[in-house]
Amino acid sequence: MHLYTFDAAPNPARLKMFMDYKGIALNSTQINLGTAEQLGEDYRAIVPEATVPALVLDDGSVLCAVIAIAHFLETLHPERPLLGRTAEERAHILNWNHRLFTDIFSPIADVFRNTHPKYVNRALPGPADISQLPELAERGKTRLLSGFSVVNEALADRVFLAGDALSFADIDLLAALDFAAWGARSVPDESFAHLTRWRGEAKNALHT
Ligand SMILES: N[C@@H](CCC(=O)N[C@@H](CS)C(=O)NCC(=O)O)C(=O)O
Repeated sequence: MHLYTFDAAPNPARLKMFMDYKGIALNSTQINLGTAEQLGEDYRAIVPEATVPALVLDDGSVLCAVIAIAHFLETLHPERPLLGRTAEERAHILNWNHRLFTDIFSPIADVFRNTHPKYVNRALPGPADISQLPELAERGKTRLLSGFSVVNEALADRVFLAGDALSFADIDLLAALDFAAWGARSVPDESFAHLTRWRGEAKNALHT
């Protein structure tokens, strides 16, 4: 098994938090997104999607969706579970992971990739040329604020996003807030009281 990743990027970061919490160490290679190494022939021969992270399994097949990699690793390393102990817990965690990806991660990426000069003609990850759309950046800012409100309200009556225990949903939200700060220059202010309370507790739980 071999992991290709780039720790500074948001999707690798959420996988790294997941692995670190569970104490999983894998042979790995950093693919430097700063120098566009992911678009080079060598990497694309292994990962045609040209994205990180990517996990090459022992049979040579490749996983490049973080949620799939996390599932695979959780099955191999069930201790310190982050994807639920029961069918209900797992379903709620996955429900949040999907919502966070579509309603928070994607709007941040829309803001970042449709405004940053580095991503002219590269507005989506992957090898295809995709032009920037400034309207998507504007829409992303609005969607992001509404995403913050949704999680803030959800956190009013529970300790962690998917219930009483820290889960991969919390990790995804922590990674999204980090990404929002530098990628969309957006930090939820103290009026998002439940989100603020949760963030401190989730960080503590992640490091215990
Ligand atoms: N497909 C992955 C997301 C992978 C992804 O978008 N990774 C970004 C880094 S955060 C990437 O590789 N970008 C490459 C690029 O910008 O060319 C998932 O569904 O979890």
